[in-house]
Amino acid sequence: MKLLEGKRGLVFGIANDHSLGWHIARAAALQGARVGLNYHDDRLLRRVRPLADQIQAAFLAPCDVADEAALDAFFARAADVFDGQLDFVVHSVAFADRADLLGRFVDTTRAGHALALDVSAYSFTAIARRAAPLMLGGGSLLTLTYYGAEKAMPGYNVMGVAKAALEASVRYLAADLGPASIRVNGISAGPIRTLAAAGIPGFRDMLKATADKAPLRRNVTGGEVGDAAAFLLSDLSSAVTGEILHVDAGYHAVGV
Ligand code: NAD
Ligand code: 0WE
Repeated sequence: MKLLEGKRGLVFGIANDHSLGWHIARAAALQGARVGLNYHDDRLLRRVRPLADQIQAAFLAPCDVADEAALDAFFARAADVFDGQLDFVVHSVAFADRADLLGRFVDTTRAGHALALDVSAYSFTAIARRAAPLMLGGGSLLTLTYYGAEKAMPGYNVMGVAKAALEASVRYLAADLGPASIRVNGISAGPIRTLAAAGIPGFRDMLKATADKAPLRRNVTGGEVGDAAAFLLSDLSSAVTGEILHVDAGYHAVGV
């Protein structure tokens, strides 16, 4: 019996075949789930459509998570395709102005702070509010976070503040939605070379430093994030909510 047989879910945040959202969508589909996907803008459709086809996605529709009307339209489509029923949603979206990841955190502008928090943190709550009414038999909401929420990591800057807000949102959403048997969790993934990591100066060195310090003495793969996600989306984790699961080769557990 597959882990997610018969379940219906949504995955937000696939840009290409390196995306953590892609690894999660693929793991979910392999475990028997039917998934609907978004694409952020038309530029990405060319890359995302073949991936949607590969897992026989239930639908693929545009959605900018910073746009309330776009979210409404996306969830209307999901409700239509899935007969008003949803079992899980994955939020794998983050964005900050590139300039804010290059300079000093202290120089973050009001606009840069607002953008990072809106796209990377508030969007999870906006999605949860729309998903919950469709999760009639309970459900699982999952987001992706990073250790920069807990410790000041060089260059992560305003994204760290956004991830701290996102992790707190996981706990408040878990408290609100728990009575409806909707679980809310996060995966704190170790660094992985994706589009969001491309062009971050020194990312190579960071990968090496992380692997050297992590108890498992290596970095994590997208496939491992997908596997952990399959657990959190499935009934195997039926008593787990409000949790941030580190999928980071143990990096968070050690000091020097
Ligand atoms: P990615 O670039 O493949 O995914 C980020 C996605 O966010 C893209 O698909 C992008 O289109 C989407 N996005 C950005 N703004 C959007 C908007 N306004 N509306 C809709 N979609 C929007 O990179 P990734 O590394 O797979 O990132 C996915 C998640 O994983 C992010 O939350 C990221 O913070 C988190 N994460 C990544 C790493 C890493 O090292 N790669 C580590 C820990 C956590
Ligand atoms: O969450 C992230 C990356 C998020 C991200 C990346 C970009 C790059 C391009 C958000 N916004 C943008 N905006 C852009 O214009 N990660 C966990 C990956 C990441 O990013 C870092 C990291 C790690 C790890 C930035 C600095 C230091 C470490």
